[in-house]
Amino acid sequence: MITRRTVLQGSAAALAALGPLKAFADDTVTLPFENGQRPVMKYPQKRPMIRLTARPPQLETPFSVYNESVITPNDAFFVRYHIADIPFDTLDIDTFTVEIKGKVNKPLKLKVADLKRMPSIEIVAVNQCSGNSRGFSEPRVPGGQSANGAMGNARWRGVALKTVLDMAGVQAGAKQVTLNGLDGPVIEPTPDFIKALDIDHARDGEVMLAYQMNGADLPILNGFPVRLVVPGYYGTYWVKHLFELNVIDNVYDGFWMKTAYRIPDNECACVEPGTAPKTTVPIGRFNVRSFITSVLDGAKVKAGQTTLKGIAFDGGTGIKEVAVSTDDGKSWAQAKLGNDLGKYSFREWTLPVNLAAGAHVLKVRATSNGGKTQPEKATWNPAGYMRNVIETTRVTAA
Ligand SMILES: Nc1nc2c(c(=O)[nH]1)N[C@H]1C(S)=C(S)[C@@H](COP(=O)(O)O)O[C@H]1N2
Ligand SMILES: [Mo]
Repeated sequence: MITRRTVLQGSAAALAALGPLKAFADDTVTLPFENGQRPVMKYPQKRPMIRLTARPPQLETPFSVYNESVITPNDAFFVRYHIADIPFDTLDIDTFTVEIKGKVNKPLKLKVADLKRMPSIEIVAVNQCSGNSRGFSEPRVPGGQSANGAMGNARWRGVALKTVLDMAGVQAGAKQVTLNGLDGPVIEPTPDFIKALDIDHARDGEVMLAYQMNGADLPILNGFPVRLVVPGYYGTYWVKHLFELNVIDNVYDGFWMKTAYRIPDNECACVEPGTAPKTTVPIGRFNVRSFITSVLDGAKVKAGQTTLKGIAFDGGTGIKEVAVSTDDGKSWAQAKLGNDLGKYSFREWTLPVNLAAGAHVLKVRATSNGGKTQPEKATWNPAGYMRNVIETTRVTAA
């Protein structure tokens, strides 16, 4: 899959970090739902990760990583692909070009070096798959059965898509820009992975052609050498190995916009479990979520004084407050928020608590600056998107 040719052709800097060239099984884990057994595999540039599928590679971040730091390390960042035909062996940072065409005055072909000469921006932002936590859907739904590890927070550097679009000169009447990654459906029935953003969104100055993640080249499996970063929006828009942008004067109707990645057209993006929505819209921004990271569900902890820690985030208004309950939601205490790395980042929180000997049901609930909070009961939709129920962590203190 990732061959020696990749290693020879890719950028020296990115590839120097490569570990063994083949994924190998280290261990297995069992995620807390039916059929949750997964191999833990080591891929190039990655530490051992929870593997959902081999072709295409889909890797989930072990949950303990989110307790290490509020920034997710590149080697532990989750990996999601739809199509198995990923031309890893053609990813050469010196020859890779990003083409901007369609309804523009001056079509462009930019190499990574050209992008690096343009003014850059940096944003700390969460990338989360729409189907993060899908494995917990009740009733179960088809799709990748992820636990809570299909999210990550990184410091992205690149060129604002606005800068590139202004350079190309978007023509009057432009409605959207389509985004095409190098992976394509040569032998599969799955349609080519092409996404689209409204032209005003694409020109908001934050949507970014990113070439760096946490100060290093993007890992191959996270979109090397250039990917789109769409702060606050679900990962489906964050097209990897982005090589073709087409400005169009209509609303793109390809499979990945018109059919897939759509949610019920209502406030909760939900329907009665087991039913189908009447009308749908393309998925957009994240809803608000929070997690306890310092203790895992089912853990045994030392009785007495301890500090709980975790993360919270939303789709770009920022976190206003995080409340924690140690008595199954009867009473709540305000956690202290950590450093503010920006409104698109994970926000760390901490709360000292006293856990008497015995069983405790811990809960965490975030409220965003936009005034949104998390539901007590999980919402449901047929694709298992946007789960954001108040998380419950059961521990026993002794
Ligand atoms: N080229 C390409 N880009 C893609 C995809 C893909 O299948 N092909 N999947 C998208 C989806 S659904 C998600 S959740 C994110 C995941 O980003 P990551 O693999 O860097 O974590 O990539 C997005 N970009
Ligand atoms: Mo995704």
